[in-house]
Amino acid sequence: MVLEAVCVMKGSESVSGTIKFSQVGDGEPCKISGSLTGLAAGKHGFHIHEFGDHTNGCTSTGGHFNPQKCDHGAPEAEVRHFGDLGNVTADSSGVAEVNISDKYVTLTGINSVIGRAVVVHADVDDLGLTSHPQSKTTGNAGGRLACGVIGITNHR
Ligand SMILES: [Cu+2]
Ligand SMILES: [Zn+2]
Repeated sequence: MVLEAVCVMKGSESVSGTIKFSQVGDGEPCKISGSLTGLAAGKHGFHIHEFGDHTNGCTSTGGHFNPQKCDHGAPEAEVRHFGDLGNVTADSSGVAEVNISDKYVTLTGINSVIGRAVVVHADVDDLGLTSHPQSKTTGNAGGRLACGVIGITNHR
């Protein structure tokens, strides 16, 4: 059974987009694809945050989804937050195409990301590799430009 989810992202800035999640089953990688518009050209931190809560805008989504209480890291790292998807890169027209296959993001079980949030940030995620005090917690990726809640869909 293929599991499908979608996240419609909006924010206080002009940034928006739609991100789709697809997973063929438990223990399989999750495909995450879509596009974002309205970004400044360049890299922007892109994460799954803990809470699907918009009560106070993207602030209410909490920190990075981190069920194993690890340090922040690169998507390729073994030790990282489950929500650490690295950076997306916007072109000169402000569009970032997202095309990720991730080993820790899942739509099944207790660590499912359904009901959690996707956030895109103003700045580059340093992937936990710098001496900045926030490097090991947020990647120092700056403000939250847009976010959305990951919900179940039947779209392919
Ligand atoms: Cu984030
Ligand atoms: Zn993180």
